[in-house]
Amino acid sequence: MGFFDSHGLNYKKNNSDTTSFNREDLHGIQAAFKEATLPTARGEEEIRNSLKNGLEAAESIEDRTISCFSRGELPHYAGINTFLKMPYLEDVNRVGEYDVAVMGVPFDIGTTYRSGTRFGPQAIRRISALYQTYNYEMGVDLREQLKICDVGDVFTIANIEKSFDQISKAVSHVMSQGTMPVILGGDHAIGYPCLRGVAENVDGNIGIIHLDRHADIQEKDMDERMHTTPWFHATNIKNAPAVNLVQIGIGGWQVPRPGVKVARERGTTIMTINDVENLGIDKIAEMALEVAWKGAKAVYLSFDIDSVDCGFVPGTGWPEPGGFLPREALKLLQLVAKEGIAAMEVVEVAPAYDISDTTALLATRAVLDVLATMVNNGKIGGK
Ligand SMILES: [Mn+2]
Repeated sequence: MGFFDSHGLNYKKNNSDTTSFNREDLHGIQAAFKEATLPTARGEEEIRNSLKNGLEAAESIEDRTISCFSRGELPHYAGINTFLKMPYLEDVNRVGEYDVAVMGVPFDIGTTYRSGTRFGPQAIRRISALYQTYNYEMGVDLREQLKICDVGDVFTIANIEKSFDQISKAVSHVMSQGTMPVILGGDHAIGYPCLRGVAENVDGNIGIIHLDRHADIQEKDMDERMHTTPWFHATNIKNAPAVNLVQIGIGGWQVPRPGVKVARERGTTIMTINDVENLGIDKIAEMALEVAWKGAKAVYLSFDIDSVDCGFVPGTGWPEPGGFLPREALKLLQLVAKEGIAAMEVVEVAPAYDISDTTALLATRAVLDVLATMVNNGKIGGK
């Protein structure tokens, strides 16, 4: 079967003569029909380019969409890894041609326990090759519906403050071109410079939705602006008031008391996993959106991978039991992305401690689920 032969509408529509329920009510069946409505043009163009640039396959290969050198999505285990095998944009002056720019921030000198998140972007890009651009349940094909590029990594150095300046400049450049930055960390110290780069391009206030086990809002840690401090400094930015900061999943034995004091005094909204259990994901999302968007023009999304129970995400710097289940975190991310996100970061992936790439894989999922939700809700696309 060729690559696009799956688009036929010969799916048997209803066999309710033989079942006691209406199959068409199932999301699983509706999703199969939605697939037939998605475009295929960019996938076909990718194959044409692969054949042009990578030579036609050897004569014994029957599927003539296969090229000799791998130049597109397939095979998933081959190729030079950008995020989701999207084009590498060497000339960042052209970033405005894209809806989304993925960028790595290989920075981990803000860690207060074990380091290694500087290799997070590499790990996320590598395992992102496992995924197609199509999602069955959401009925989205990101290759067809979004223009995504990978702009590579920010040039970070062994100095926290100078690296912050580099990060803010990079994020601000992408934002200023009307392109959504998707930032792959890096430790959570980058939350401040990323937000700073976003906020200066927002004409009005910006809210922050922050998923984490840790509050990350003390002023300093060990005398520096470490990964326990981003929201203290971010909410000092004039158009990023603390009352628009909602922090979800906080709890356990790694929340330093200095940060709790700041959160209390500044009036951030903290929701623990107990709150999530008591109120449910849908209600939590509704409340988070209300807080983040109140009087705001845009919302920034910060997903710390350690907000998920450490049994699922061993590859992180401060593992903590008792956080979200992956399914809960993904659902919450989808729900808060419905209203649109100006930029997002996924932080604290440390591949040296990862097992079978599960941590980096979840980071990839988070990005893709947010983008797909925004596509489905008309919040991005069209370039
Ligand atoms: Mn954390």
